Formats: sequence, structure tokens, C-alpha cells
Amino acid sequence: MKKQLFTTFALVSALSASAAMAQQKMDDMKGTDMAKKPAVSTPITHMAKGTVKKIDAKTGWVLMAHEPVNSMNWPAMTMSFKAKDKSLLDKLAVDKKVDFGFVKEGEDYLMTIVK
Ligand SMILES: [Cu+2]
Repeated sequence: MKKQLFTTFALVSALSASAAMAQQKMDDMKGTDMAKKPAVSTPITHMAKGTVKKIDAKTGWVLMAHEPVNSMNWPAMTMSFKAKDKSLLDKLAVDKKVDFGFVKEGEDYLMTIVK
């Protein structure tokens, strides 16, 4: 009996939680472009600061020692990003510290902005 009551309670909480979440989502979308346009998944651009470690001009892969990225929940680390287009590489040089933006694309991180 006790167990059954608990199960019912858990179910009701789960249902109201998801209803609340759905409501929250709607509120978030109000006044944004997403509310008007059909849902096209636009990748989020994450901004980071980092020092260029290596550049592979042939493949466009760049090794970066980046500072923590809060929007990704990342600590500081050294990892590779793929430059979205080769013109971004012109703004990079080994040991240069840059602000850059990237998006997650499949399993890769695509560098889309270099400041
Ligand atoms: Cu990283």
C-alpha cells in the first residue's frame, strides 16, 4: 500500500514536471525569432578564448589551448577545432591568443569565428 501511494505520487510529480517544462519552453520562445519561424535547428555558437598551438593548413584543423567555456561546461583544455573556411586560418598563428567562436557539428567542433 505504501509502495503504491509512492508510485502514484512519483507519477503525478513526473507529469506536472513535464507540463511545467513544456510551459517554460513556450515562455522562452515568446518574443524570439523562433516563435515566428518554423523550427530550424540553428547551432549555438560558443565563444572561447584560446592560444593557437598548431595549425594544419592542409586540413584546416587547429589545435587550441582554450580557457574554460562555460556554455559547454568545459574546463580549460587543449583540443582540435576544424576551421569552417580557410580564410579563418589567416587570422591564426601559432602562440597567438584569440577570441573565437565555434559550433558543434556532429562529433566535431567547427571554428566559425576568429576575432
Ligand atoms: Cu575543449
